[in-house]
Amino acid sequence: MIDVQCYNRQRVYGAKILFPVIRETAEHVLFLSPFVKQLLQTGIGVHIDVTMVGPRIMRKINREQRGIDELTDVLSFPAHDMREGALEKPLDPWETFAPDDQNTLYLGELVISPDRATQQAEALGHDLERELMFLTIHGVLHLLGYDHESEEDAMTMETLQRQLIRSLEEVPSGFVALCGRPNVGKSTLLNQLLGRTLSIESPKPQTTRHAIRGVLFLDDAEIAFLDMPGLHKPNNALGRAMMKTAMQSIRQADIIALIIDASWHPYIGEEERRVLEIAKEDHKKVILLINKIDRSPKEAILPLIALYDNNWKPDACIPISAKTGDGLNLFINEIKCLLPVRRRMFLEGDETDQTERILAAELVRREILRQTEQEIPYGVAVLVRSFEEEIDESGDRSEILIEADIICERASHKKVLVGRSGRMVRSIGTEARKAMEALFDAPVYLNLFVRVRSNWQNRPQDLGAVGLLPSDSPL
Ligand SMILES: Nc1nc2c(ncn2[C@@H]2O[C@H](COP(=O)(O)OP(=O)(O)OP(=O)(O)O)[C@@H](O)[C@H]2O)c(=O)[nH]1
Ligand SMILES: [Mg+2]
Repeated sequence: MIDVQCYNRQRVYGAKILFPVIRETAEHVLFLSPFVKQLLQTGIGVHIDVTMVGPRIMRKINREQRGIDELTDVLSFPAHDMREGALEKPLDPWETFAPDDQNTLYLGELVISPDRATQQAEALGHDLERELMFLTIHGVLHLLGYDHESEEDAMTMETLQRQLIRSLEEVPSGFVALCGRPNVGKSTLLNQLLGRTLSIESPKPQTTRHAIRGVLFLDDAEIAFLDMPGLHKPNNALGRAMMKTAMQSIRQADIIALIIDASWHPYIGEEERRVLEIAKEDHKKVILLINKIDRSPKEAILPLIALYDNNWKPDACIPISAKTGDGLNLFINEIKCLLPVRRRMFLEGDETDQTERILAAELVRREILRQTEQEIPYGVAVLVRSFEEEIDESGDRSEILIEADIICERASHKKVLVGRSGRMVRSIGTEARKAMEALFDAPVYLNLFVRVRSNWQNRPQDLGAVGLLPSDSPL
């Protein structure tokens, strides 16, 4: 929970004018902070106090706390040492939480002068509400460890302030789940929409194993796409975890984009039916995407559309090619019409939940999918054990050192994965490294180890270790 407590210690401006705008703005800024999001996901709330004071008191606080004998607009008193949205050092439990509330982190206090805000609003030619929004954003950013001491820091803070002001406008904004059976092209579509590789794609089914978020920031909309494992009947713990992940993403979405293959016979399968039932139960919008039209005759598409339209009446049916990008503008325009209009939910830069560490593991797995056959890729997981960056004098990344384990089911699989004189693992490493260098824009040194861990796909602790157990919290 995000708790913003407002106190009024002056008499000129009423709480009814001041509190709603300050509270809503502060809540919004905290909600968008990746640090706060992470806390909320682990069940920890945050709390800040905001106090309005008259000009005399404001000047006194400014004099006593900063040695500046002048009236100022906003003062911030952070409770923790933070730098650019992250804690400088891990939290000590006794200093972190209020004694009566172990689940809430106190972030500090803002003091605001409504008199000074009014003067500034008049000078700048906008209303008091806008000025209060700006001051609250500025103050909360200070609590989160942003400042304007150096020119570089000031630029970072200004950019964030501009983005945050923009994010207060209401636009079509929300989550779109890309769902469907394995191999229909969900990951290819996500990558095409975002213009970069966030999710590995391959001709082999059941490539994607976890949920992947990619946010498209547009001037007039914000669309968070969710890629997920393909819907299938699971036959082990890994499969069940994958299906749980997929269902969580579907339940979280505002719009369900159900993807089918243009080459399929006109028949609604069990997986598709299940998704459409959930959409109906939860009153979600549905867009049917008929993918891979680049390789199917146009006549094949119409019976598919007619079948779904007659039986389930989706909000839209759009033929697309995730590969060539055909039809994607139509898809985006349709999403804009169907999404609720509300404040943005992400900050530019917070495009994905995929860390470079996860992407590195996935790029190794993609090579295994490409270079090995039969059951081997399905019995493999990749765990990045260390990911270290070297930084040069100018602060740029000069190289990345990565160590990863390829975990397989059997000794016979290990033999194939290592190959004669280590040829296979070297080839996997070379191709994965090239892809990482292109993606991370830095030289990469990659060390791969092949290890056997029989039956890992059925052991919850092993699934957890390779990041494949779905969490119970929303994405
Ligand atoms: N010709 C053609 N191929 C496509 C298109 N979209 C995806 N593919 C191919 O279909 C295969 C599967 O694509 P993915 O994006 O990995 O499919 P997915 O739905 O994410 O599959 P899972 O992760 O296994 O559930 C790949 O070989 C893609 O290149 C398309 O529009 N046209
Ligand atoms: Mg996929």
